[in-house]
Amino acid sequence: MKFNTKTIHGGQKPDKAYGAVMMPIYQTSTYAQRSPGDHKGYEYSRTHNPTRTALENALASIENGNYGLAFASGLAAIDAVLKLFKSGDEVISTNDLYGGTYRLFTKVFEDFGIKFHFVGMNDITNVEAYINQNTKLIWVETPTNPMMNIVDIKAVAHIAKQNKLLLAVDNTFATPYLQQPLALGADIVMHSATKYIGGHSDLVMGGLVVNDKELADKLYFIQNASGAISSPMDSFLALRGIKTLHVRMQRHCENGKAVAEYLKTHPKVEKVYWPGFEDHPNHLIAKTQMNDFGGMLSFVTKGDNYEQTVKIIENLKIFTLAESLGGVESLAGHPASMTHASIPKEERKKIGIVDSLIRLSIGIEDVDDLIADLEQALGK
Ligand code: P1T
Repeated sequence: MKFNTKTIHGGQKPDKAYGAVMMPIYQTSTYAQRSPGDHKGYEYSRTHNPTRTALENALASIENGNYGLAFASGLAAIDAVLKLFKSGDEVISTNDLYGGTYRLFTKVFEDFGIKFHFVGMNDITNVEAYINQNTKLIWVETPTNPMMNIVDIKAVAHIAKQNKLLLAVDNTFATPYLQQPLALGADIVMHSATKYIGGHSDLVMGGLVVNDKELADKLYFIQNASGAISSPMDSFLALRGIKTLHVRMQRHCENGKAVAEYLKTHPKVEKVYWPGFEDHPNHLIAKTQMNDFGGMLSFVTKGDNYEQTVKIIENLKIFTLAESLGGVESLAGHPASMTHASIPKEERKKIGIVDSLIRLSIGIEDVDDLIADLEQALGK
């Protein structure tokens, strides 16, 4: 089955009870048992729920993996991955990543004795320098949030395999429409399904997909034991979102390209971060491992002036100033004060998150309106 068919049919069958074509919302916490332990496969909704099962199967299908797991948020999914490890273990992570992931690593799991090394992975030889006998996991975000750096997944997977480490890839920005990390050698794919998977800014959810049965069983155990599961209603919404993922992503990519090219020639713009440009440092890797370049981009204006940046953001009319990304509507964000405020300023500066950086999540509106909106906001 090809991807554009999988989004609609992958892992999904009409519901067994009445043949409903759309998986119903099984809004129940528990299930009747005929006799102790004699039930229809469902006992309690933290452990399993038919709507969540359908979503987990759909997630596995679109990522070309064997096992899917749905969580209450992207961070809950990452939290479950980190619970595979114990005090003394070490993790090597991309140094440019969602601020909340950085916060979870450094403010929660560091207190439990897990050590993190944040490394620039534009050059993946940097990774090898941090591997020792305690290293257990390489955590990669690509494209990174918000600097749009690209990590060569195949090359990192090679290093992970050689050293018997797990490789997890946060595929939130790319989605499986653009990039399928398991096929490139990753062990775990993670999603903030809040974003493109849901696609309509109406839910908060996380997802994991893996191929290995033993790893899947450990994660299912953690999912049930810790209990940060996605609700039946949110699972239903995400299932619905997945059905249009391919058409939405196609338009996100077209609009993203047009806006990136427009901004690049704007006299007030200093630099645009978008992996589709030939002068992007890892453009060739992006071209190889992704099918297109996505709908996310960041830019800085000339003079690196915070007040001017705030004015531009305030002047936008179609773009909404808001956290999050990946919905049908266009959003603008200010990483330094919003999504990445939990990263210390010195660390932010090192990776390019300056006070004039604006991040755009390009929606699927008419691109002429989006460019006109940027034109009037930048012009003022
Ligand atoms: O928000 P949540 O569903 O818990 O997902 C966390 C997360 C994980 N990984 C990436 C790459 C993300 O972008 C996010 C969430 N990001 C935002 C809310 C944001 O505006 O960047």
